[in-house]
Amino acid sequence: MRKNERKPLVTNIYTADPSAHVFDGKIYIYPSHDFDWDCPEDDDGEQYKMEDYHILSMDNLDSKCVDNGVALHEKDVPWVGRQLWAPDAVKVNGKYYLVFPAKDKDEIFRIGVAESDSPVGPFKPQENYIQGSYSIDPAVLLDDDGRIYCYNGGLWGGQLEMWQSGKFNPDERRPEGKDKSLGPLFAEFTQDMTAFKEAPKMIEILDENGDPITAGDEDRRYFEDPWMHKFNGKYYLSYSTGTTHYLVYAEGDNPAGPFTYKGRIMEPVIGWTTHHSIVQIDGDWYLFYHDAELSKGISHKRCVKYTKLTINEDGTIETIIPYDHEK
Ligand code: FUB
Repeated sequence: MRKNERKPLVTNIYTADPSAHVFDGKIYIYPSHDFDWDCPEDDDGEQYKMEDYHILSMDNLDSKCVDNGVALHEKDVPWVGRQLWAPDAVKVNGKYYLVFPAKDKDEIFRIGVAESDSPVGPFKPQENYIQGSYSIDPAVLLDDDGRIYCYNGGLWGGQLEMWQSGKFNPDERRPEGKDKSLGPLFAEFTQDMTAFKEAPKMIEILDENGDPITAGDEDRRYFEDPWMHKFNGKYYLSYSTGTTHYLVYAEGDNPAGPFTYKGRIMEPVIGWTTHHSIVQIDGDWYLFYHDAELSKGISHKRCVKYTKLTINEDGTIETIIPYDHEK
């Protein structure tokens, strides 16, 4: 095991939801910055009161992880009300784009974009959120043909259920039992990253028989935290199961799905949430994730970590047991 592996990458601030990328030969991690406060926790995520983003960087997996300071603050984004949650980033045509969710002034989660000439910011936000966007947890795939896809969505505090009618309805019933589960949203960005080409569509996740995963199948159904990686030409959608705290994955032939559930990537970590990214570095695959070890288990004070991921030749992923190295 490498010396930084499965350890908090920074300890000066609480960090979560790491989206890792290699840009120009260096590792950059785009996390949430957990607000250090004491508060009760609720299912709507009021405890996740993040106000800004700090980008982390590492020369390589063994080097010190650097906190590059404030890259974007909520007070600098005209449309934002509060709660800067899990972001991602993409490099397109030499520019770096931070793609982030936040509640607008009407308390509705939207996706925004901010631009910089540097991977660590500061990022200049667009005046308004991406029209047609809603819910949380954007993950961006720059595909091999140059098209840019956005995956996002989260249940409960992430508001995904509230859009089932096509309009925002905070009283919408949550799917349950044998109801078809909700999936993440899929949309394509324009090349200038200012708009979606079409309204987001919901991705289907199927079981081994080709039937949709049901809402009651909480070990496998989508909750939040989508990520997309490609392996041998196939698309792999990974996500968190929320209430059962697993990271799992599904395989597909098309970036918009459907995807077939394949298995578990990681068993539960300390803390309620689990959130990740998958990135290839120097030929090997790594999982970036968080837990609440640094705060001794306070679910909204998390720390980002990484560990090696084994992807077999057929694309299957070996399940990680997060603390087995401590035994
Ligand atoms: O960090 C706030 C929320 O917690 C994220 O949006 C979810 O994915 C969960 O990690």
